[in-house]
Amino acid sequence: MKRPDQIKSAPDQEMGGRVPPGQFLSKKFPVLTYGSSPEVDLASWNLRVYGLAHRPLVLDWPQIQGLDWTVVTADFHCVTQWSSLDNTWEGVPFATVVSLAEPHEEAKFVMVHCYGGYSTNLPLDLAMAEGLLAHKQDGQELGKDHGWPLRLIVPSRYGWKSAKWVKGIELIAEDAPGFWERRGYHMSGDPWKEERFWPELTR
Ligand SMILES: Nc1nc2c(c(=O)[nH]1)N[C@H]1C(S)=C(S)[C@@H](COP(=O)(O)O)O[C@H]1N2
Ligand SMILES: [Mo]
Repeated sequence: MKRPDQIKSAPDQEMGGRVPPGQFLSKKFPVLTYGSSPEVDLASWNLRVYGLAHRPLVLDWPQIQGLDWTVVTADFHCVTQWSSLDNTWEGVPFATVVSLAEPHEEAKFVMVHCYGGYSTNLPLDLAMAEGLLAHKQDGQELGKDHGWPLRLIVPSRYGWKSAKWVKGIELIAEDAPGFWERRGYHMSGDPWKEERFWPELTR
C-alpha cells in the first residue's frame, strides 16, 4: 500500500505522466528572459553557422524562408517549474540548417548564440535529432519577447536550452557552458532526470 505522501501529484496523473517531477502545469506561456528583449531588424538579421564546419555559412531571412519548413507539437518545461503542454511550433529543422554547413567529424557539441548575448550549449546529435528553429507558435509569428524572428526549440530539455533570438550556431568539439550553465544550471538539463543545477549544488 502506498502512503498518501508517496502518491504522485494530481496533474501528473491527469496528464498521463507528461509533467516531469517537480513541475506544475501552466495554461499560459510566460515570458522568461534574462534582461530585456533585443531589437531585431529583419533586413539586417542573419544566422551564422561556423566553427568546425567544412562550409561555414550565413543565411539571411529570405534564405531561411526558402528552406523546407515543418510543424512540431511539443511540451515545454521551464526550470522555474512551469510546464506548458501541446505547443505547436513551425519553422526550419536545426538539422536542415546545420547540415548545409557540413559539420566536421570532430564536432560533437554546439554553442547557440543569441542577439542580446545569451548562449546555451547542446550535444550536436541531440540538436540534430529534435531541434527546431521556430518562427511561429500556435500558428502565429513569435512575439518579440518570445524570440522573434527565430528561436530554438529543444523539447526534451529544460526551456533555457530553447534559445530565443538565435543568431549563431557554433560547432565545437568539447562541451562548454553557455550563459546559465556558467551560473549554476546543469550542462544537460533533462527535465525527466531533474537536471536543474550543477550536481555539486544539489548533493
Ligand atoms: N536569448 C534568450 N533565450 C532564452 C532565454 C533568455 O533569457 N534569453 N530564457 C530561456 C528560458 S529560461 C526559458 S524558460 C525560455 C522561455 O521562453 P519564453 O520566454 O518564450 O516563454 O526561453 C529560453 N531562451
Ligand atoms: Mo526557464
